[in-house]
Amino acid sequence: MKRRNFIQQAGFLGLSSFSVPNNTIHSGNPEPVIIATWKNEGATKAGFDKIIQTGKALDGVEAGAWIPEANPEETTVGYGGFPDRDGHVTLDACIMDHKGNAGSVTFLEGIMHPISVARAVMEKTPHVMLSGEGALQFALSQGFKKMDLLTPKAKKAWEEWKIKSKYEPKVNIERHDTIGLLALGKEGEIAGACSTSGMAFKMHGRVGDSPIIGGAVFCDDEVGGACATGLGEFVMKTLGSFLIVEFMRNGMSPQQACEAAIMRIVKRYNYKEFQVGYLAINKKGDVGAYSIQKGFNFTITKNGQTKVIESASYMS
Ligand code: SD4
Repeated sequence: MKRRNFIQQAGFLGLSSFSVPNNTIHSGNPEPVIIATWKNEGATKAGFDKIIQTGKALDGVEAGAWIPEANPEETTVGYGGFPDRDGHVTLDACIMDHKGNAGSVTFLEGIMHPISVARAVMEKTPHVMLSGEGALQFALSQGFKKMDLLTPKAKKAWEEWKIKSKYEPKVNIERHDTIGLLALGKEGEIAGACSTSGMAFKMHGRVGDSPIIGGAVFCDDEVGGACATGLGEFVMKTLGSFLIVEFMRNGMSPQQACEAAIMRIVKRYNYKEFQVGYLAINKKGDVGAYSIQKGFNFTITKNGQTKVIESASYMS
């Protein structure tokens, strides 16, 4: 039933040139392609253009993340992100290339593009992860500019939240959320990235899955890549993106691997109240997506064409 619905929707979206059993998109020979969690056309278009320009998947996922990071209306990523319960906008991001290099920042304040700081950690330090004040000092040393990321809109939402101060992670907030990106470059190489301001009104100091290599993002150029969105605690407890890549290594399609990783959560935890969504891509450019709850979607740009596609889900 769920799959039939999806196929109907795919037809509606004009995807007849793709073969689409559930969310699998067979794109044939590797050619540049970029996918992002949620409805993020601006991000995948910018990322795709970048790949066409430089050829590189890594440049594409970074350029894609820049779009929501700089958008003050986007309340879950970068500038304009909702703060923690103490009023601080704290950012998590990570990036991984096809050689297995990785960089990440956690609990970073005051920098609009955490994804680029994560890339600088990867390329210019011997480390993988920098956190908090140290991450900020490093960013400033690299020429990033400090700014106030708390917009009037986010401040107002925080002040309203403080009246009840109830922490309740919401499923599918506004249907555009943490951005996870995966891309195939001109050489067929794979890169991934993730950027977020995390759960709105989280505890001060809370870090989610988004800077965790293997949690929110994992790439292995022999196999493919995966990325995550949703309640990070459950992505971390199951190391979802790493798991998906390993499932693909053992022969699963991207779609099967995303489904199997969601089942790991569903079997073990009380999954009814929260959302996790996964995306995966293999070396052929086949794409998969699956989530616990209905309402997850993703964006793909390929051949210069961009589409938003509804993900299949465990819950109907
Ligand atoms: C987090 N995974 O901080 C992020 C939030 C998210 O869709 O992805 N929301 O847990």
